[in-house]
Amino acid sequence: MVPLQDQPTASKLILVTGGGGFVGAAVAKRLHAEGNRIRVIDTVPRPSDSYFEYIQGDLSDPSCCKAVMQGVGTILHFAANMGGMGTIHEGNDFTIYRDNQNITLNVLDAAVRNGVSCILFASSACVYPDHLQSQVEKNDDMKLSEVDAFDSGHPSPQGLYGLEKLVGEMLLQLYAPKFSAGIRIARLHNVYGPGGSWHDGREKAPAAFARKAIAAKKLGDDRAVFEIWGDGRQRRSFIYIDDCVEGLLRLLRSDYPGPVNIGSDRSVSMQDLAEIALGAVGIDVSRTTFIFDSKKPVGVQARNSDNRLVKKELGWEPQISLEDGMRRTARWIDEEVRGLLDGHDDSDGHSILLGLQKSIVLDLGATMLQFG
Ligand code: GKE
Repeated sequence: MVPLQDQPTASKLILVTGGGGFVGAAVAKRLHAEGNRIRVIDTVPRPSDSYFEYIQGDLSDPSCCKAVMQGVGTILHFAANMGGMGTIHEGNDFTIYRDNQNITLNVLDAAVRNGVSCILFASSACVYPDHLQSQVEKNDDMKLSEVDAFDSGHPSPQGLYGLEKLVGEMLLQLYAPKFSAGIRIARLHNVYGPGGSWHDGREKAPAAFARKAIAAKKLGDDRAVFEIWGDGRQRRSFIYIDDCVEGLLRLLRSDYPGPVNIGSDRSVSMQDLAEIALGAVGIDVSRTTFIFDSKKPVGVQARNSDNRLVKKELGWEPQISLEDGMRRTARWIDEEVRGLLDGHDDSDGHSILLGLQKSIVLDLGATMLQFG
């Protein structure tokens, strides 16, 4: 495997769209640490720990795309309006589709006009058909392989979020000949770890569960209460951020176009995940009361990643166990909670912890929490 900086694609600048977000920021930091020249574009303000060129701008504006594309050799395209099931449920579908389709079309247009040599697109496991992920019993360990996206001849991705990702893949494949060093398509399964959303309504289950467990621990009641959306039988696999970054860079350094799964092939139920989260903070599961909220969005019933192709093409597989990854995530969120509690008196602190433990009513995009 030729190191990225020795490859023709990296002779010029590497643009990371969405590089102020979770996966994008982790990839940008890793590439920068390896000596690559990085430019990040994101709508969020520059994070304090980013030491490379950072532009705060909106890629749904074509002139912004054109400006950030100057001198770029390689693009890693992560920018998207996305999040966990609290975000991508059908209530937000059209906004999400419109936002993300605009961004991807603008980025692709500007990339082709500026002679960018390579583009990696962060697609999603949400491209896979609902009917392959609909029953826990049938799909108990259903591993989705890349060809399943067009199972039974027609795509039926998860909502408009999944449809936009599938359209993005097909746009890249259509334009592949315009990129001298080719395209790369990664289908990310549920990614978690320090640095991800954990309480702004965009969080996915791992961070949400770690947050709930930590709040329960800090509340110190002798019996913890833990809320799970749905019936707890839904199954998912979860990939730790460091494993995800490694998989993405192997894909970028390879000459394999994808699509390829970047995910874990160990599926667990949400009840299992809750117990792992509680164990990560030392709460006795036998003394925990679980509350199941059937009104919350649950998405597919069962999803897992078939990693045979990614192992064959990239020699990659996840290294960090879910238990270890959840301990690291819980440690990070615990620090974040301490920051949130700083300066609040006990009663305020108690209401903050109760809010973090149960579902939190949030104004998406705002930083203030209103507690439900
Ligand atoms: N977010 C969240 N918060 N999910 C919960 C909670 C909670 O407090 N309690 C239970 N769940 C359940 C959800 O109802 C769902 O059934 C399961 O956990 C996983 O939800 P998730 O982590 O929010 O997101 P999904 O895996 O369903 O979907 C995500 O898949 C990724 C790719 O695999 C998408 O939201 C995207 O983030 C992404 O495409």
